[in-house]
Amino acid sequence: MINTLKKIFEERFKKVPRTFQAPGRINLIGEHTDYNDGFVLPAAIDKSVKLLIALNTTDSCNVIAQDEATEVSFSVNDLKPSNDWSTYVKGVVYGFQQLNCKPQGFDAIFSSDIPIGAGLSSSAALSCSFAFAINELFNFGLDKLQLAKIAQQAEHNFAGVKCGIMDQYASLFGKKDSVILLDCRSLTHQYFPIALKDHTLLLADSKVKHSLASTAYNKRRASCEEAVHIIQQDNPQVKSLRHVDKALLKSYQQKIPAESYQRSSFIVGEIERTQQAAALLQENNLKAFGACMYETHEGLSKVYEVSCAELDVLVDIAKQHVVTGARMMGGGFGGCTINLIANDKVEKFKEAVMEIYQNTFKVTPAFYQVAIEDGVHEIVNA
Ligand code: GAF
Repeated sequence: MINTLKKIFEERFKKVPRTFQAPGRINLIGEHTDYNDGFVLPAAIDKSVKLLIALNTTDSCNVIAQDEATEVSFSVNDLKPSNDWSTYVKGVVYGFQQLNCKPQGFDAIFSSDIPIGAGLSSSAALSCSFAFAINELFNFGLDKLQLAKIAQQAEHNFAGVKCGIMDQYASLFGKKDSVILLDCRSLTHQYFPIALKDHTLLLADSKVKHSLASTAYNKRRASCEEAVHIIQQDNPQVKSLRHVDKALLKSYQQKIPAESYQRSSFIVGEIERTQQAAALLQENNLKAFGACMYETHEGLSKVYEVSCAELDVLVDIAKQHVVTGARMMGGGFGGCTINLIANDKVEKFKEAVMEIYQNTFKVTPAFYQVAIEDGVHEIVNA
């Protein structure tokens, strides 16, 4: 793949590029907790964006999306959101400018094997590949956390999704064979090696993405913020739902509008569950960890209401086939479920999914058995 990209790049731009790679991510547990300052447990995976890039000493950025066979050019002096993939690249350049770093023009080509719309953070990987590469090419000297924030802001300001920082953080800080326990309040993390013994992580892709997913995502975030705002009036130390426990939330049940109260109750529980689940995983208690995954799904489906019929069916099939743990993953309304499954159950589970899911929805699902890999890096001697 890289050789093909290199050939196209050199023919089109008549120079030799540098090569970077930024992965997508899975998240074991801790969903919708990142923008509430809670905990998440993601890891970078062996699916990534490959980016070849070189400076061009003009104001113009020329970027080829090889998978779509499209090229977009824009000036660093005229950055506006657009409705295509290039909005993430423009958003990243804009983010550098906001920090007083002034990228000039570049030529680039990228390709990705992260399925789009599957909840594996293909857009965060794209933004992170450019953020990392631009920082290297122009020697801006920003650290990975600053780059994660630039990529997150690109999503906010140029794609209109008020996401948390989990996806960008995982793409930048991922570590081979380790999960990242990220505290989204302090923005510090701890790695721990994941030893799944006789189990594996299998993603089941529903192959659906319901429209209005980003509107619903922003609405969930606004509901959480509304609850915080109300509690804050008597408790100025409360800055996010991370500072709220079940008892405090309950005492505001009459004051917080019902929908925001319901959403917040899921988040407060999920933040607690993620901490417990991380400890269970560290102790290698896969059975108890799996039970937490099912609880998370139940909450995401019934209380936070970000699941959909397709994801619920995938989790039901997992339950019936004694999968150790399963849940929808990521923002929701489509994409993948993540399944913690004993190796000897994989084939039977896949067969059951193929049959039941296809019959029910007339859509063929896909499976990805993912490995945990390093975060963004340059591929030297590509
Ligand atoms: C999406 C967002 F981009 C993340 O920030 C996170 O909130 C996730 O949904 C839900 O946990 O991937």
